[in-house]
Amino acid sequence: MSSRRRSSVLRRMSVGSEIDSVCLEVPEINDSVNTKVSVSDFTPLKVLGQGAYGKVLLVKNKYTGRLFAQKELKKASIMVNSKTYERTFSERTILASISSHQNIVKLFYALHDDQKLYLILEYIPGGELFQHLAQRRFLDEKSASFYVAQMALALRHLHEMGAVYRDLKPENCLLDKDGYLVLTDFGLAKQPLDTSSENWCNSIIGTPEYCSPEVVRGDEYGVKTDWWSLGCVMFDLLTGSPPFTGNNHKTIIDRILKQKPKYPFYLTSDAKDLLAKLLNKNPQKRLDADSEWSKFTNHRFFRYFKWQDLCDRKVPAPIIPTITDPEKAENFDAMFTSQTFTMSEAQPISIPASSDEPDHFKGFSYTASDNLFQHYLSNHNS
Ligand code: ISQ
Repeated sequence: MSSRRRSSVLRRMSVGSEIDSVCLEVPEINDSVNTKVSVSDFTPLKVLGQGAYGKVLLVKNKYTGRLFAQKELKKASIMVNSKTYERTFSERTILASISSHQNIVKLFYALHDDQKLYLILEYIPGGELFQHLAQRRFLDEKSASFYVAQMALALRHLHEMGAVYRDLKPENCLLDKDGYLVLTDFGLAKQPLDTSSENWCNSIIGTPEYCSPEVVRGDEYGVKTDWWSLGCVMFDLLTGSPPFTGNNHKTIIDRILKQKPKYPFYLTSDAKDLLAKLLNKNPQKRLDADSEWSKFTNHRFFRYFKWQDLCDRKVPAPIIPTITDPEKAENFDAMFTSQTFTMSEAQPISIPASSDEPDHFKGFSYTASDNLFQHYLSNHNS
């Protein structure tokens, strides 16, 4: 069994998201007329994970039978902390603005009632990439390149949309039914206030192991921080742990700032070369895969496949998750999936937010476009 230290994305996810009316007019698949959607339309089947602010549930639409992941956030917990409040908006805003990318989780609805916010997301049934890796410690270069490439495609798309992910880490990578990678958890992603400036955010949040030097220093940072994190996750995939580790945050941060990464002898020169380009402590000198996309994609580390084939899902995935029945959520931690629901959880009664209270969550409501639903229907469960 591997010594990999893995904590579930779902266990320590930073929750975020929302809605501003309980019932929304939405175009439902197969429906010729608009249908009102509310939280009570979704039957909870399993707990997929738990975070500080709420849970992620596998839910089933009572009318269409479709499965979704429902991320819940308690309004009270969100309101205690202005950062959490911002992140909550951020996740909803970013996910809503990404209409469709195969490596980014899709948001279908954002809803709320008096107590909670709910993000109704695409259900990714294959579980965490790193849960699968726990059984094999580290990956060969060909397999690692398959996942690194898809993370890069997702990051590039986000950057093109004007967002920085800021929180790339293994726990945020799930596998879909074909074994392709999907990025989740956009609670820490940030949209620029001023898209004309390259660097615009400056706060340290998240697990330090995958954080760039500029982020841990509290300097301004931009999209290049994500390319550093990609280097850290790539290192982790290839060796079994991130490049800068330690028993406490201070040690880790110290090493991120000062230590040269130590490359194990078994890494190929191609892997070491790309890692060195991504793990440059100086963001100015670091490979900018956005502006140097062809230099990045043509790197020999990615010689095992054609990028177009990857986008067309023609490259065989190294790990195909076993899914006998998507409703069983068998690729998620039994510590969560074995939990049972209380009556009120199993049959939730959604009480609309009181009109007397200040509406801090106004503008949270969201319904995906018809196209997104159609696409999802033709490719997924139910
Ligand atoms: C989608 N499917 C399964 C689990 C998830 C966890 C968080 C966000 C989206 C998810």
